[in-house]
This record gives sequence, C-alpha cells and structure tokens, in this order.
Amino acid sequence: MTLIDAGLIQDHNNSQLRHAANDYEHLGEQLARRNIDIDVVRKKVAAFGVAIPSWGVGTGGTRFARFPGLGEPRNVFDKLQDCGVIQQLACATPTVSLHIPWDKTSDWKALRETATRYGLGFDAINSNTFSDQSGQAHSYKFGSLTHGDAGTRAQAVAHNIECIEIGQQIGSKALTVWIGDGSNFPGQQHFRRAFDRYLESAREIYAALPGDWRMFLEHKICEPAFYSTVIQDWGSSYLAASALGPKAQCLVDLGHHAPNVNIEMIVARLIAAGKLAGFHFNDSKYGDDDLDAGSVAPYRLFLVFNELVAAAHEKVAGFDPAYMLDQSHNVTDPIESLMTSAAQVQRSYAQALIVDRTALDAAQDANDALLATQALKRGFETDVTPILQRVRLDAGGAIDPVGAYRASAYRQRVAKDRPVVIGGGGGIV
Ligand SMILES: [Mn+2]
Repeated sequence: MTLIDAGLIQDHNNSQLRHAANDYEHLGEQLARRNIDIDVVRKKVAAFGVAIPSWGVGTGGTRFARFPGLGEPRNVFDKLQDCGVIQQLACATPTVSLHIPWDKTSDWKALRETATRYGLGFDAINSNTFSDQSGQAHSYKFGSLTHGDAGTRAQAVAHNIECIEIGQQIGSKALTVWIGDGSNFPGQQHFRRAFDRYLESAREIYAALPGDWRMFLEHKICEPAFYSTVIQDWGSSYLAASALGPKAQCLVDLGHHAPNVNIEMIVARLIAAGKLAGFHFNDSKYGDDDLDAGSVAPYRLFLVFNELVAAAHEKVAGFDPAYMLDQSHNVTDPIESLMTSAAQVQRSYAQALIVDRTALDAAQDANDALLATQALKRGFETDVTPILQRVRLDAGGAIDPVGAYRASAYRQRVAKDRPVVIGGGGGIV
C-alpha cells in the first residue's frame, strides 16, 4: 500500500539524481583512498533499521502544556499509517514499537495485516504501569511493580503479562518494562525492600516470557519520582537483569542519565556483560529532554555507535541490540522529526563503520592518544550524506525525505479526517 504517490517521489528525486550520483562517486573515491569500499558500507547501512515509537507520531508536550499539531493520529491504525509514510520516504524504520494500553485495539489480527501492507513489522512492546487507567482496581500513585501492597503489584504483573500476550499476536519478540516507581522524599521508601519487591514482581513477568522473547529493563535516573527511582541507573538495571536470567537485558535510553555521564562507556560495559538489550535514541541538554536524536550532541551518538560497530567488528558473542527511537516532538511535525532522527541514527552508524579500526587499535596499543582520537574524528567528520541518499533511493524512498513529504501535502490531507485534539495525551518514557 503506497501512502505517498510514487510518481511524486520520483519527480522529486529526478531533480536531485545527478548531484546525488556525483556526490556518491566522489565520496567513494575519498573512501577508497582510505581503503574503504563505499558499497560495503552502503549495504550495511541499508540493512540497518531503527524502530519508530508509536507514541512518537503524535505531538508531544511537557508537564506545562501541549500544543497539538495538525492531523494528529486518532488511534493505532492512524499511527501505523504515519509510520508507513515515514518508512516509505526515509526507508530506515521497518518496525514500530507499541505502547499498551495507549495502542489497544479490539482486532490485533487486522492491525498486524495493516502493518504488513505498509511494509512494517513490530519491535518490542511497552507496558505502562506509570499511569492509572480508568476502571483499574489499584492506583499506581505510590508505585506498581514495587508497591507495598501485594494486590497493586499483582495488577502490574498481570498487565505486563497481558502485554506479552498482545505482543505474541503481532510478532513482537521483546517486552520493554519501564516503571515510574520511586520516591519524592528522603525516607519515603525503603530502598532495599523496594528493589526486592521489584525483583519478585519481575520474576513473575520473566516466567511468562515465551522461549524466544527477551525482557528489556529500562532505567531512568528521575521523573516522575524526583528523589529516587527504583531502577535508577545501569547498575540497578544490571543487578536486576542478572538476577532474572539470560532473557533479561538492560535498555539504554540516552536521556535517562545524569548530565555528563559517559553513556558510551556504559554501553561498552553492558556489551561486555552480554546484557545490552538495545536503545531508546533521543538527545538531551539538561535531562530527559526527549529532543530529536543527534540534534544537540551528534558526537555522543557517534561514540555510542563506535562501541556498537566495534562489538560487531570484534564478533562479541550474543551481541544483538534492538534500536528504537524515543523522543517527544513538541514544536515540529512528528513525521518530519522521526524521518530526520532515523537518518541521524543511520548517519552515526555509517560514520562509525568507516572508522579505521586497525589504526585505532594500533594507536591505543602505542598509547598515542592524539592519533587514536583522530581515528575516531576522521569517521565523525566524514559527510556520509551521499550514502544515506543512495540507500533511500535504492529502496524506493526519497533523496530528500522532508522535501518530498512537504511536497506531498500528506499532513493537510489527513487533517481533513483527523480532528484537532486539545491538550492531554503525554506519554514520554
Ligand atoms: Mn525510553
């Protein structure tokens, strides 16, 4: 099913084809001088995909306000349609990550069929025990999986198991668990007991995982609990994942760390421990800002990918991370932000692929700090845009996704059927 007219994409591409081809050839020559085959890099980039968070296609907001965009998706089917447009034009996001109960529908079979028609599959499914749903027996105001009350914990466990059952119907292979549990005052919570209760609850969820599933534990330093969170950092996450078993791994959301934390080193540690589940990509300046991936600190994103490419290069056993975006689009059209962010993630991957690992290893062995860091910088400073353009072109997408998207007037078209939604509807995890 095509959402954007193929003729429009082709017309848009035709005006840029010659320049794109020349740029690719020129970059190919430059890389050949560095003994890098551009076509090998291109094929790896073409095989790379990052999942779209279903909650990302709606306009986000802050705890202060939300300013709705035009033609926001009304339900999970509309969300899938928008994800289909993103994949059709940018060709880097073949899967969608759902959030329950936000994305609940009465017909999972129809949802899966719709996704297939758009060329989409489903990545990890996300549970929600950080907000109360109408009609639920117990409130999560003071916690969910770690709540002091056994009935509340049981309700949260049951919800996660329901998410696994839904995920099985749509082809997911992982459950992502992020809890808002924690405290807002010193003394409010007994740290060790709360963590023990987390393990007890998580074990019940873990026991319900199908054989080929994984459980992704997502840590976050603060918010909504602003004094302490139960799974606050990669250490707590690692302790829990280790206690649960091999199917439990640690998910790194780039925005969920203290400022200045060396995230790429955390990634390296988790890879070494066989516990890296994957990523929620976004960017930040002050906290969990949920800014577009690579919009503020592209070098940091590159350094994360440097660790990932190094692990693949060195064939680290069991290395198989899941890649997902998780960001909030408050002032942009979410479709444009998601296409741009997916390309930014692809860009970081391509830049890391062209790092000369032999030269880097040699510089490290010789304690030559300057040459070592230059080996990284050379990858980061290479403009790999021609590779990304060619990957999109080969896949039937747009050389310039945002330009083609604007020319298509897709947003104005769907806005005719989708009424403006006022306020509410946060959901940034
Ligand atoms: Mn996240």
